Amino acid sequence: MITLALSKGRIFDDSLPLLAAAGIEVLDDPEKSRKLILATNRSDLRVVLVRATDVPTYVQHGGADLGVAGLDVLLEHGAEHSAGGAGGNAGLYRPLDLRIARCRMSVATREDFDYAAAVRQGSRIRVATKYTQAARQHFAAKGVHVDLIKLYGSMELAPLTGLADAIVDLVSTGSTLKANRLVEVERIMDISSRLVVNAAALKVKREPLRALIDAFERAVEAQR
Ligand code: PRT
Ligand code: MG
Repeated sequence: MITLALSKGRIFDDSLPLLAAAGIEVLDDPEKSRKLILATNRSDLRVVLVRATDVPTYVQHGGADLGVAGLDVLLEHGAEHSAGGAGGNAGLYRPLDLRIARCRMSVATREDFDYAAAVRQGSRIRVATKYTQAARQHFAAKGVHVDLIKLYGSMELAPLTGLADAIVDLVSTGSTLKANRLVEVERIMDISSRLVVNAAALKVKREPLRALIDAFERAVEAQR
C-alpha cells in the first residue's frame, strides 16, 4: 500500500488534476465526507488528509510514503527540526516542483509606514509572521535589524493594531492585503508546492513510487 499525504483546501484541489493525469481518482470528496483516509481507484494507493504544516512530519516519519507541501511549510519544517537531531529535512526526498498552489512570500506594511526609509536608517523593525525562519534569513541577508514576533494566523492584523511595523506573509491575488489597507513592499521568494517522498520508502517500495513520481513529472510538464 502507498500512502499519499495531502491537506484539505487548495493543495488537495490543485493536486486532483495532477492525480487525474497520472490515472488516479480519489473516491471521496473531503468537503462532503469526514473521513481522513480516502480510497482511490487504485487498491494499492490511499490518500490521508492532514494539516498542511503536518505533511512533512507525516512523510519524514513514515506515516505517509509521499506528500504534497508548500515550499513555505518545508522551509519552516526543515529549520525547526534541524535543532532536534533529526537533521532538518533529513529523510525527506524532494524530487519535484509540482507548480501548484503558487504564491509569493512578501513583506507588507501599512500604507503610512515608510519601509524603505526604516531600512535605510537601520532602524529596528518589528515583524510579525508565521514564517520566522524564512523571515530571519531574509532580513539577515539584507542586514536589516528585526524583532520577529511569531504568529499562527491573521498576520494582517498585526500592523493595524500596532503589534508590528511589518508582516511577512503569503500573497497570491493581493486582495487580503488590499482589504486590510496594507501594501506589499518587498518580495522575498516565489512559493509553490513540492512533492516530498520518504527516503526509506523510496528504497523499499521503489518500483511503484518511482512510477508514481514519473507520472507526476509528466503531468507537471504537460500542464506547463
Ligand atoms: O488554513 P490552515 O491553517 O488549515 O493551514 P494552511 O494555511 O497552512 O493551509 P492552506 O491550505 O491555506 O495553504 C496550504 C499552502 O498553500 C500553503 O502552505 C502555501 O504554500 C499555499 N498557498 C498558496 C497559500 C496561498 N497561496 C495563500 N494565498 N497559502 C496561504 N495563502 C493565504 C495567505 O496567507 C493570506 O492570508 O491567503 C491570503 C492571501 O491571499 P490573497 O489571494 O488575498 O493574496
Ligand atoms: Mg490557510
